[in-house]
Amino acid sequence: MWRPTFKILRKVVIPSLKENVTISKILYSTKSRLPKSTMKLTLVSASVGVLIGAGYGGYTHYKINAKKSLAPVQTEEFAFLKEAPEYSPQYKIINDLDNSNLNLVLFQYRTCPFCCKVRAYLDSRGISYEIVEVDAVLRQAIKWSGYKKVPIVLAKVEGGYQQLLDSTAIISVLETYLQDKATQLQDIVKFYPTTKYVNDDGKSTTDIANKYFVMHSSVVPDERERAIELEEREWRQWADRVLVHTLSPNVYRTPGEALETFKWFEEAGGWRQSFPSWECALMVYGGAAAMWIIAKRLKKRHNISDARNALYDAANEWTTAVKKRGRFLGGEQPNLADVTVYGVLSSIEGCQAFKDLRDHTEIGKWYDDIKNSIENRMGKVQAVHA
Ligand SMILES: N[C@@H](CCC(=O)N[C@@H](CS)C(=O)NCC(=O)O)C(=O)O
Repeated sequence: MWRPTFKILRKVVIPSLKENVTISKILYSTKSRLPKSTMKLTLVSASVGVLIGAGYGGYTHYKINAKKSLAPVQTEEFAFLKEAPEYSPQYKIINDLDNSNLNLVLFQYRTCPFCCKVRAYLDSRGISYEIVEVDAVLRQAIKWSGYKKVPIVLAKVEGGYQQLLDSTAIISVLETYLQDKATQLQDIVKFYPTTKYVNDDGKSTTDIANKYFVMHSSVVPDERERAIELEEREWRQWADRVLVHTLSPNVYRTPGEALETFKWFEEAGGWRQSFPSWECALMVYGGAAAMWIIAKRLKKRHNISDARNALYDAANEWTTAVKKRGRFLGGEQPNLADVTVYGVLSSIEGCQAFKDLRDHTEIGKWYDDIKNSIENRMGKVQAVHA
């Protein structure tokens, strides 16, 4: 039923899906106040709306770029597995108050900013989940998946296991589910198709459509709510496109800082408990050397002249926006942007760069507040002994 839609999407819609404003207009204009039982119908009409509305933008984009690239575009959904892959979790987060009916496993590197972001989200929603720590060298624990990055969330659902990829998409899919648990994850993921294409620079690229959008099933947000959602989305994008790129040039700024960072990763990630010592040594010393070199390239690529100043500027930009809204960007309660920015920053909490950030900006108060808020909701950590 969904396939033909996605076949057409890959031809014309996907290039225009980066236009948030267009999409938000299209999505909202196709929704009406409907009873929950008509959720399916709403989802279908929303996707038809996306298709028609975005089609024009996509066609225009396609026409303009037709000469530049004729490489085929491939669109697919997150994989659904009939059988459980083999995995052994190291930890479980158990929250007695969890009423989400979700059964999740998070495959992660403990200190990866994208994984920290997903954990911050799951904890903020009081969800129980299992954690599989992936070794960064061999990545054995995610060999079962076609995806070579973390985080990956595997959700046990009716008839099998739904794979969720990309920190931002994982959060949007789960948040959409939590807002109306009547719709199953395997149906929600159809709103987030993955597109693989070769970009204008000839690089193979992957995009997940709508990944900053939380879908509404029945209630149409009014104008004020739409403005709030738009701001939340923009800051989630900012975290992925600006904030995250300031981290590596800072935590791997010098060989000494890079080594200190990796030693903290080893400790925080419990590497010694999970991996053999030769692999820990390889990850710490090899990783520090490699990342010190790579960070220089990343600094150039993202036009960063002074790493610390770029980090402080980002923090100041964020705190200025928060101050306009109250304690958090979401006001009295954190919203998804607060959780995202916190998650990303928490990945460097043990590094010198983070201490300097607290000393040179006003981010500390907001950071402590959101950390407390999330930790108060989080379940208990239980180590799983093999
Ligand atoms: N856009 C992705 C990025 C994920 C990502 O780049 N993860 C890194 C770790 S921080 C990774 O797995 N890189 C591949 C590797 O380490 O082999 C997301 O938001 O989840």
